[in-house]
Amino acid sequence: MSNYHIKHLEEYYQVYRKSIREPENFWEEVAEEHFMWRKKWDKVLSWDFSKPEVKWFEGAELNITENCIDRHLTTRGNKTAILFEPNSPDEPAEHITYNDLYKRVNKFANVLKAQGIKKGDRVCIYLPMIPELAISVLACARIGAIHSVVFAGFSSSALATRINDSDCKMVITSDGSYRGAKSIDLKGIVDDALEDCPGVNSVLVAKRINSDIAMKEGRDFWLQPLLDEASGECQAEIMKAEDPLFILYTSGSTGKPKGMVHTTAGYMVYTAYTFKNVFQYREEDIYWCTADVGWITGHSYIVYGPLANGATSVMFEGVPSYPDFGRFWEIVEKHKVTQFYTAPTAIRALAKEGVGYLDKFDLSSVKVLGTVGEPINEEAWHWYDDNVGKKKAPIVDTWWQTETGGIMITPIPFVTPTKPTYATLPFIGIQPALMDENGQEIKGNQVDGRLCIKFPWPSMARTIWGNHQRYKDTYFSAYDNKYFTGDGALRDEVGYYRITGRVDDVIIVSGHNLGTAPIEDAINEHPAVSESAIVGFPHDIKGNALYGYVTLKEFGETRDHNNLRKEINQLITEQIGPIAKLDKIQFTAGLPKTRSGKIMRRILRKIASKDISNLGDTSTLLNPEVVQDIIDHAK
Ligand code: 6R9
Repeated sequence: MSNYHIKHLEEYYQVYRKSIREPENFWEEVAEEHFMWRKKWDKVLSWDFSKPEVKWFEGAELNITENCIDRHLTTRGNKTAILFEPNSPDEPAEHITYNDLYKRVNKFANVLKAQGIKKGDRVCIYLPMIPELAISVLACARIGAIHSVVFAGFSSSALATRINDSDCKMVITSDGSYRGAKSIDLKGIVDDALEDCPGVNSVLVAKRINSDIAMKEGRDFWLQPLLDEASGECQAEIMKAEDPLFILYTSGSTGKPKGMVHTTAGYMVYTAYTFKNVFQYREEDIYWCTADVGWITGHSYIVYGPLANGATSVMFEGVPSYPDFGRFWEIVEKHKVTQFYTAPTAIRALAKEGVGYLDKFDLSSVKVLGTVGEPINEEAWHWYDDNVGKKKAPIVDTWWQTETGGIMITPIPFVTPTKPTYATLPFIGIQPALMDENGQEIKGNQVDGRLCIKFPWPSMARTIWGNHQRYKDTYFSAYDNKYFTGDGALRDEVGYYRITGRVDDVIIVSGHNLGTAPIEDAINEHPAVSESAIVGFPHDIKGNALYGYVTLKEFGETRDHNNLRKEINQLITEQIGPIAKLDKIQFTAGLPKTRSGKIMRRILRKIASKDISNLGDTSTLLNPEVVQDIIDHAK
């Protein structure tokens, strides 16, 4: 029996139970049947969460691009692998077949080699959502170079931090990018970043907007002429199962971004298996995930998961509002999209514009809808269900993280009955646990607690680049022998999970994880600022927005420092990127602190959310008087 495609609820429970009782047998069967190995493993799993150390398919050898491309050539060579939809609806879509993809990835891989990139080297990719992004990711994987994709909305200083943290030798970028009606000078951002990156020897530049940019002699190379000269055959580097495949940075609650390291075999097996089941993918489907490849969702569910299944994956360069708010639906109709996977923040933004934009288009091709990135509120869930899915396309609310590599808690469409705002049941092989404040597991249903995972799964991150201790401290120290997710969750009467949000200082704004510490650091660099604290508050479209409490060195008479507000947001934009800008800034005479000097964010969060009825006991504060003052002048 093949466990690869689950078709009804009974089968889900059956396969789930097997995956828990005999995890090694279960994953071995999946790995045996569906992938191309150069050498099979000696051992399916070894693990020790106390170190932490996890190894899947040890001893196996493979190359993930042979699984994502080569093995499809005989049966699907002329099938579209990547369907590129440009920013402008007037520019034709591009159908990149598996044959084309093979040639383009191999050429790119040869260019990397000619530039001196070898197995294990780190390559930073800073590109917009154009085919070169997916192709360069795969080209790195072809030769065993470790890709580190940095979302092309990050600022030069955020880019430099990430390049230096993992010692990237090369940056792949473009002359610029289109975003709706705007174009952005990406190469200029890279040039700024590289002022502080002595380890980068070469920059490959794809042409996208035909802008006139500066090219640094000996360092910068136009990509196309190099590709034109390169051979279309590049032997795949044979990788060990646990060789790193990529690094992807995610924000922590403190300190610099964490370079999560994902390895080869387990990541491939799990992303492929989840893709097939969570989207109930069939050979003739046209699957579209609207995420950016700069985030984990794009890595796992635009590139690797779909291609490992021989699927057609739509890659959209633009934004949902350009040329108008009907763009997503126009694309769905145009390409007859069957699975549509997006974020709650996009759904809320589109819902606000009304159904007029939807009604113009035929969305009857859609079979499955998905959401990811943050909790989806009930209203948005119903809007999506009623207007996009017409109550016929099940919504998969997929909970997972950069660290988990693949989808962890989710309905399986047509299999798991859905429930608005609930991610429902653990995926096959996933063992969640809810923990109380004393470190005990909370058993039974109708309970809530902190969400942990008790047993390894194949696509979990193995470490933080260059800092294994931090990996251990962040994820494996809060609870004994468990992976701690940083999220809170509740389990209802039938065992369905609902994710209630972060329990740490990470704030999710429009689906982007933002750590409070780096934003506060940026603000504190302003010469007039003495201290700051950032909290999230509910926002209709973004889910959360940022509220900053800022104390000034000289407070002065007036609280209306509009120029200062602009300068603070400018600093944040420069150091992190526009996504981290504050919606509200309140200048205050002081911040509420405990006697040990810790800022009481709980109180600040409540004030920002206009929920001041129950602030709890403030008498133990070092400076209780500032609380009333902050309330009186809240924004
Ligand atoms: C894939 C991705 C991870 C954090 C995660 C959680 C939140 C993601 C969610 C969700 C509620 C969902 N999150 N999916 N919350 N329901 N379906 O988003 O990875 O960018 O690392 O974010 O996002 O808080 O811990 P990443």
